[in-house]
Amino acid sequence: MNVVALPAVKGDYNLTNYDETYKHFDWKDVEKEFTWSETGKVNLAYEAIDRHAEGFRKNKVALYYSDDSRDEKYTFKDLKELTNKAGNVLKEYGGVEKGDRVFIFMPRSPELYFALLGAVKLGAVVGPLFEAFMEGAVRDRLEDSEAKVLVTTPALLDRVPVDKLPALKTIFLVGRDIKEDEKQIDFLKHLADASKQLELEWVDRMDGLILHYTSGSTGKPKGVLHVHNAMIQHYQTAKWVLDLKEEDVYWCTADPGWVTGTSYGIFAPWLTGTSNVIVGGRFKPEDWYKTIEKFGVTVWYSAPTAFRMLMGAGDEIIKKHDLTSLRHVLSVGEPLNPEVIRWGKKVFGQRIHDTWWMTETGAHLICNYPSMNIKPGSMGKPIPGVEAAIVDDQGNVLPPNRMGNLAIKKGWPSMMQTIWNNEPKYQSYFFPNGWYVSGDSAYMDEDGYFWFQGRVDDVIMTSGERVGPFEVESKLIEHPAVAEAGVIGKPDPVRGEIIKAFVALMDGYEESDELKEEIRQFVKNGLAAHSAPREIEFRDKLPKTRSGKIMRRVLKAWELDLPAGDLSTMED
Ligand code: 6R9
Repeated sequence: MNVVALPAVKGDYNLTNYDETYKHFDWKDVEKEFTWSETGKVNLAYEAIDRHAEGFRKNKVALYYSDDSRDEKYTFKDLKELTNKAGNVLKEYGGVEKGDRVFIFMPRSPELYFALLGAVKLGAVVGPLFEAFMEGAVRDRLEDSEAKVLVTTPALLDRVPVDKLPALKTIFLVGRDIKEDEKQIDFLKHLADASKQLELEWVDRMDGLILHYTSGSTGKPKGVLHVHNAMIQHYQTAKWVLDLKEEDVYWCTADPGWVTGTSYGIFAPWLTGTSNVIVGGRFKPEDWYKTIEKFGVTVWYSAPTAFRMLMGAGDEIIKKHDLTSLRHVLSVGEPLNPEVIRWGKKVFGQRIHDTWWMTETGAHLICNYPSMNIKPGSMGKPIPGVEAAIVDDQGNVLPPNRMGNLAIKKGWPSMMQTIWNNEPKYQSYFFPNGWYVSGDSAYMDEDGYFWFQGRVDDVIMTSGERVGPFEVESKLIEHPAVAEAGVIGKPDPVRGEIIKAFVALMDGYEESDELKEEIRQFVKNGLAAHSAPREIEFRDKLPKTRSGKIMRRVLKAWELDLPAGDLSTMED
């Protein structure tokens, strides 16, 4: 391959001189990397795809895709044409215009990525939904966002309560033998016929790009809105943290239904013109090693749960594969155990680099970048351009080695723009003095490394997926046998946490294992498999505040045999 050096941003790509770069770095300098700094015309999809297709990366492979039945590759030129075609189909048959919400609910496949970027080219706000969502979860998200268009598959259509979604005008179905009517359109048929030319919609940097619904400890999932401006940070962290270089083959294992699967599964690699591997289907250790070997993956981004599962699958399978292409391995989503780092060093010859960030932050904030001395168990240091601190409950900065709220000074480029339809919720993330409060507790050591301690709220992190206890509790009490429900995260060696539900039954129902299983299935079918409690325990009564709120901290104390703390607000 013809390797051409990338233009350099001011400062140091490898952060070998972190302290100096930290002092002098200015996000404004990164803007020069984008065509819009000269043309004034902004669209992330142009920077991620078209720009490369028009330049020296035209015939470079942008996407390697494989699953059980497909094995394909697409150059940047191919992707430009296919995303243009997708944009034309969405515009022509779905009337998609700037600002419209276009949801995509389907398993990973090349078409998912064509549709997503095609919608971005039209200036639409894209809402990617994980394929495991069931009707309740799908409905909440489409309703809240007033989605106008949905791209899905015939198999998943059952989970879309079309008649209860008045804003939803058009459904594109990706599959074979689609019967079209006024509302349902055959996506692939029209994709084949569509023009390769598309008039891109230019947007403002602060216009909406993507909506990711995520869980908090109270209320329904909230729509975190990100804007095109985030590309500045996607690009720069692709350099500093992912360390992507022209010749790399990069693989991020996350699904685009989660923020890692878009920010670092789509935007960061393609903004930097990197060859990106996407694999469909489910997790199987053997297949994962095969993927690395087959594509010669050099940079690999995954999650602690996955690494722990690979660890559990044993080192014998590893020996059957040539994994020597790997040169940089990263992790996100949960605390990365020192034990896993040691295992990574042993089997891949690589230290796994932890990264910390959230749906709300849009991109990396605190990381271990390649040139850094890793302290196993620490999330690393804030990247240049990001100011992090530990603050108390009033927003005062605490000295090193004191535990408190992990907070970030407002103003990094990929910060969420709002919470959809809920500006007060958005405002509630910030202290008046400008600190964004993450909901994580941590401390900073005397060398400026940050150490994760836990969530401040009741949010559950199970296998790297964020589950709000309230959403699960709400679903549980819809079951006719359930009178009350309280849900907590219970520590688990592989999954980080598992979901445990405490349930009080309605009069007339008998406790039994069958009933437990029935309740579990009810949540699984109503929300999503990963939201279903792995453990259910029946109790006559649950601890509540006088105002009727389930006291999850008391449930947690029961579970872990800990002191329950202040019980003054508990009802008699
Ligand atoms: C990107 C993503 C965010 C929450 C976050 C924290 C946990 C993420 C972590 C980590 C320890 C890390 N988290 N990275 N905990 N070490 N390196 O995961 O977004 O799904 O919104 O989750 O995940 O608790 O607050 P999201």
